[in-house]
Amino acid sequence: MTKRIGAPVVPLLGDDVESIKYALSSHLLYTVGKEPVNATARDWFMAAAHTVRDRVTEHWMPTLNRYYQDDRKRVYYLSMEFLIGRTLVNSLINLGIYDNVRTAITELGQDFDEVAAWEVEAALGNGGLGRLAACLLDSMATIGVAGFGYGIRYDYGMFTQHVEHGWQVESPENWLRYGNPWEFPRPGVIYPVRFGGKVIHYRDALGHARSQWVDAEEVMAMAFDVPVPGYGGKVVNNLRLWSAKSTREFDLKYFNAGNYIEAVRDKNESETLSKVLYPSDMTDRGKELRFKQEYFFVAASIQDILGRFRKSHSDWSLLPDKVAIQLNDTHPALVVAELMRVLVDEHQIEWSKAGDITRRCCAYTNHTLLPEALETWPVDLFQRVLPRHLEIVYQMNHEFLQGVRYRHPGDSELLRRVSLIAEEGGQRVRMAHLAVIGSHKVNGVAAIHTGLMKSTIFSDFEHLSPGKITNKTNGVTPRRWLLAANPRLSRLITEKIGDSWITDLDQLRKLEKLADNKAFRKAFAEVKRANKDSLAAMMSMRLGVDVDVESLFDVQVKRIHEYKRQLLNVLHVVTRYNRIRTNPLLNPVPRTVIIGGKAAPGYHIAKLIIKLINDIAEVVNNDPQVGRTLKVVFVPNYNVSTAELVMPAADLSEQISTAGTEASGTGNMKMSMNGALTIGTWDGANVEICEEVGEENMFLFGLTAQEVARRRMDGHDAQAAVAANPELAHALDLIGSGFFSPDQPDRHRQLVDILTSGGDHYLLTADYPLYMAAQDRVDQTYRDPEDWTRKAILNVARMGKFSSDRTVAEYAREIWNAI
Ligand code: B1N
Repeated sequence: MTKRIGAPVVPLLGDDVESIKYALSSHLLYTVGKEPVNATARDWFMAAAHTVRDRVTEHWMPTLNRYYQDDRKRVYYLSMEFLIGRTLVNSLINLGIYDNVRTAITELGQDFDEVAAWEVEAALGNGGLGRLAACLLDSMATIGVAGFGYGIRYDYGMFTQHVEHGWQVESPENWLRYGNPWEFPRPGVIYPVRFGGKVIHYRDALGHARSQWVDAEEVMAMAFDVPVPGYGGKVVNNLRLWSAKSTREFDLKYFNAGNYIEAVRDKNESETLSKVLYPSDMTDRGKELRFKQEYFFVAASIQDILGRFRKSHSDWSLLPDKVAIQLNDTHPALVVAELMRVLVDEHQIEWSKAGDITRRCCAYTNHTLLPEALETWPVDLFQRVLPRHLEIVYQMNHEFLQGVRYRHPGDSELLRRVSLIAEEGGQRVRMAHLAVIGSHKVNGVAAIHTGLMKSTIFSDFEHLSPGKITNKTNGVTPRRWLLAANPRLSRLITEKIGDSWITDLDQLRKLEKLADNKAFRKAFAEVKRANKDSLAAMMSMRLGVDVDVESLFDVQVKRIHEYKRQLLNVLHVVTRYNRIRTNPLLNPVPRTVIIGGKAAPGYHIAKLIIKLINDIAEVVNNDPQVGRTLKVVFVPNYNVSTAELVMPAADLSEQISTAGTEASGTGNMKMSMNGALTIGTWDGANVEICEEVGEENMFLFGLTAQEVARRRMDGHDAQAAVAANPELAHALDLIGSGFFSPDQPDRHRQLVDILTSGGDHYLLTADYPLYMAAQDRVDQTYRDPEDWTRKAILNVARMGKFSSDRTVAEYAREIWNAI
């Protein structure tokens, strides 16, 4: 009998409750090595994970075989970050076996939720950029794109945040301590990655000038594969994460030579490459280890990608028809130089042809306009670590500038601006420019962001290559962020409109007409209330804060950054507090202000903002005059799992970045999708959320991006703005004078100074009056629960656009040519 490639080699595993109970018990015994009498909930989690993994795996190999047989164009998504979160529940849902597994675990005497809670989340990312990568993987598998993720298997992912005396304290998260049941180590898939050395130039037998990179140190990259099941479970794609291994391990002579201790020391040093995720988004430029991490995963991924291509093809000019490489920000931009190097130096492809192939394969996504986040690397570092790549960058730059000079003779300013090398303050390689000229498409992540890319940081490139910069508005996966995170709302929706929304989120439009149905509104409000109860229970248990679940849950969860303006939120809280204290007859709408987010460990101001929030919470929450009308809660260690609890419970979504600074935001989509109303600026995806849900169903306020630019040019007078607004002056005064920090009255002075004498770069004092007015509108609306719920329903109904399925489909059609 001939075995058909792609068909399961073993009979499909049973998905009925009895089969699953059998599998759970078997894994508990044979994989975990425990019996029910001495098994802990974590042991049961491991048994459950393996039971699910088996059922994922049986569709995984056939998927990969099918791609191979059909010679499908593969899409490679290269990202330094994949913020996956927990996997168990998501996989159960995508496989369609959630109910049966839940029943099976329950019948075996275990509490399913407790078992699932033992999973340590994979936090291989900082925030939005990493979580977007995870959402896109889910959508690629769901809509059937042959998408492969490539990243780094950090031993330590995002740190755990504790709050001690109101301050953030970081502790390392050893997420692999108990083993990662979702990964498959591939000791056989291992590639050398080189650093340092020098370049020699010579002529080959035909007299062609050649370059060779020699005398480099080597580290090995070993693959770990994580299956990524799409919804429906039929397509299971692959996420390949690289782990650094010393070459010494593979080279016995060092041990035989007798210098055992030295050999082991070196081994540890090379393995630091995949040790830890840099926990700061936006900064940390100039750190050699980070640069090496970037090259490490780029070099390994390119070898893997080209190796796979060469299994079926010998003609390099076919590469762009079979391979699309998406660069998630500039972190993998070394792909451009590495692909050139491999094609030219190792496969003797002619330079200009290699350039053409590289450009047609690569595309680059930009995620930020903030100047401090645009990566540049010092030329001397580049020279030391990647000497051949620097030569290639110079050569590419030379040819590129020649072309520009030809078209714009005499414009030396233009040449200076677009050069791959920045000359100001020491020579540096501009990674964004490398990514732009090495790609056939460059995209932003929301319409306003793409527009600003074209008019600001990449305006020269927009003129040189019109049409190259395009928009791909972000999305989020409705499987994790609605179906899994909000089972109550999902059930209600499915009851009313069926379940096709799960893979076709535009179907939610059918809920529009139910917004006017009183019974539906009641059911919808009950769901929100139950979700708020769940969050309140967590806050009471874990933080010891009791909140009024009737109060408006006002939520701002995201990384702590000055541009995201958590301080503006704080100014509203303090003003609200002052109004309550000075006016006993006020009868305010009760609010619970919930703030969560991590600060980069070296970002002093962000950490001080956390302390301020906690100082304010301490005072406000214990003021008898305030009672239940205002509570402030800082939720520690905001991560994917916390987000899954918070998003469904939010009434109000705070998206208040200075217009023009937040590229897109994705928390805004998650909260809206779960029936929160947005208070936000004209920034990022807020603008498009408004286009979809209608301005009357949101609370948008503040300066537009254009007005922000103008105000900064004209010079914003923060002191005058404060003087003109007594409530703002009062709030700043309380913070600055130590009202909330009596033990150290000048503790928060620095924050006040930034907003006053410091020039207020993010224009909080300019937007404050408009923000307060918007908050008043929020209160008014909340006083009419029917109106509020109606608006909340319309938010959910009109969120179809923000499914990452739509995002991926656009990339596939317009950038990858892979659908
Ligand atoms: O990427 C998200 C967007 O929704 C957010 O608006 C944007 O802020 C975020 C350096 C970054 N931009 N840049 C980063 C992350 C890590 C790092 O080392 C920069 N993250 C974003 C998804 O598009």
